[in-house]
Amino acid sequence: MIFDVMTLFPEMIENACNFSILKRALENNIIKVNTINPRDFTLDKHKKVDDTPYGGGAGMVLMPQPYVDAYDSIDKCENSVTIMLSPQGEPFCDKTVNELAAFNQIIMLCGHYEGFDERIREVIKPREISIGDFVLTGGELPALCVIDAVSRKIEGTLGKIESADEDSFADGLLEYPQYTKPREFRGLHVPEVLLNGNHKEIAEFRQRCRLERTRQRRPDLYEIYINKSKG
Ligand code: 4GM
Repeated sequence: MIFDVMTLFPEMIENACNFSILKRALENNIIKVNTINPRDFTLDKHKKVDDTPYGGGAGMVLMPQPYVDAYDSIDKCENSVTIMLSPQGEPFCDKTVNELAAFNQIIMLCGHYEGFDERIREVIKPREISIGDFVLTGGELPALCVIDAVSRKIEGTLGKIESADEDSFADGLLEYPQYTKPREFRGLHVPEVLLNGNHKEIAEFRQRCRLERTRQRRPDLYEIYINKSKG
């Protein structure tokens, strides 16, 4: 999987990928992360990437020329997808992650300030994605969320111990509570059932915990799960 990230702050992407599981995936050539800076494609001596909005209003708007030229400079493989990270996008969820993981190349446009000149969307026609109903100072953190979530789904990124199959959202329920040593911590005990070695009882206990936790915290997911198991 190749990630090409168009950003005015390439170090944000490069630095954040240099830890833990993503770092290992980069070293093992399971993923590759490139950055393209639209500022390098500006044509004026001040390297200007934004300007005031026509019609007035607060803030600045990203100009089309540096973004479209930067986009055109990217080598695109046959099976590639282009996404724009913005609060106006479709909600990002596990289903989106699986869809994106099926591509060989993901090109991402990160915005800043008040957003993109609309003609960037009209020319590039990206799939527009939002990681949640809030506004950030830039699209870099959402792009990193996409890199991280998609990389986890790619064969070879996670070790056997970190397997993605058993994760929340694989079946739409939240995780059960986990415990490790010691058996007692500040007067709090590990549930007895986890110590008795009865795998069937443990599995039932965990499933009950998942259902209860999902019902309490995410009634929206609980409804979907219950309706699905009703058929
Ligand atoms: C406006 C247009 C994404 C602002 C494009 C980006 C939140 C999200 C930005 C942009 C962002 C999100 C930058 N804020 N909810 N800010 O995924 O890239």
